[in-house]
Amino acid sequence: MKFAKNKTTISQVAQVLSQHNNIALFAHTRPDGDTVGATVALRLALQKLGKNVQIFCDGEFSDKLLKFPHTAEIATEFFGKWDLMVAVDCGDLQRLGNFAGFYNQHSNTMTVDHHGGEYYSKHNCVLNYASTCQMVWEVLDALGVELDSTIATYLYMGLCTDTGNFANSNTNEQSFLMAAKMCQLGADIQKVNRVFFKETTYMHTKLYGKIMSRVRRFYDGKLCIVYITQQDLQEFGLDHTASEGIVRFAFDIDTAIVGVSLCEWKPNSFKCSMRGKDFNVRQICQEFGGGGHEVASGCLINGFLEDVIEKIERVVGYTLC
Ligand SMILES: [Mn+2]
Repeated sequence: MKFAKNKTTISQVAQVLSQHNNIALFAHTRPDGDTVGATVALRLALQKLGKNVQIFCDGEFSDKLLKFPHTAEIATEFFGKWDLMVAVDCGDLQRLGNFAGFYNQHSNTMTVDHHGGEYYSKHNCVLNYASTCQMVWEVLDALGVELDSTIATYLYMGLCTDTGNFANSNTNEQSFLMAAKMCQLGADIQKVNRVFFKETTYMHTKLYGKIMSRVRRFYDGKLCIVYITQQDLQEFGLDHTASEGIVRFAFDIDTAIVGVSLCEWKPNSFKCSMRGKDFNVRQICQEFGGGGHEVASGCLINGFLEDVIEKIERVVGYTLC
């Protein structure tokens, strides 16, 4: 362990940020609405304070994320010298992907995250919030930055996506209070909702039909699994980002306690997402070297599709039965 376990508060995060002028922000691999929303909002706000800020992300952006123009400003190659590095929405160092090395070598680092994983930075602000965007909102409040409709849109993006459009179990009074505030600031709520929760493409619709028709169930339907193979992706001309959100096709089945989606992103290598109803899926994903939240976690499992399904069936079965 490089750093002692020191807990950093929101106001200390604001203080550290205010003391530095060249700041590198890091979003996590397989970027989602929360990591992009939080880093972009933080960058735009810190730029208002005259700071030089760049966002780095080792990952590809989905078409949905790219419908929000500031996403394209996120660098995918590392450059520059930075006084401070901030990992945003990253539960562990591995979430930084190829940038983990640069980050870990730096002496002045700070985590702003809500996953409750390891402490890998000099300053660690890890809170049990529904989204990192909510933490960033409080940081910006502490900094006294005036928020505009663009910043509000990005903050709303993370709030909305990490709460599953205010439907997941992490949704609370604070989520709605923040939503009301973002609305007041002029956040484009309709666009966020349309892009993340309604819109799809013709090819995605065809792919979903195929996935849904072959969903597997185990243990009287308590475990349901959907999967996408490389062949499927080729057939519909899609990349692995097509797997985003498909876990709901398994998890939304009324009997399911655990829902799993598998996406073959490289031959015989599957990105796995798990959701649990009063069932700790983080523990299951940790068995496979992954992690996340108790109700939503992920991991990477190598092997042939049928072997991977069998492994999951076995590990989940230990806890389920
Ligand atoms: Mn998040």
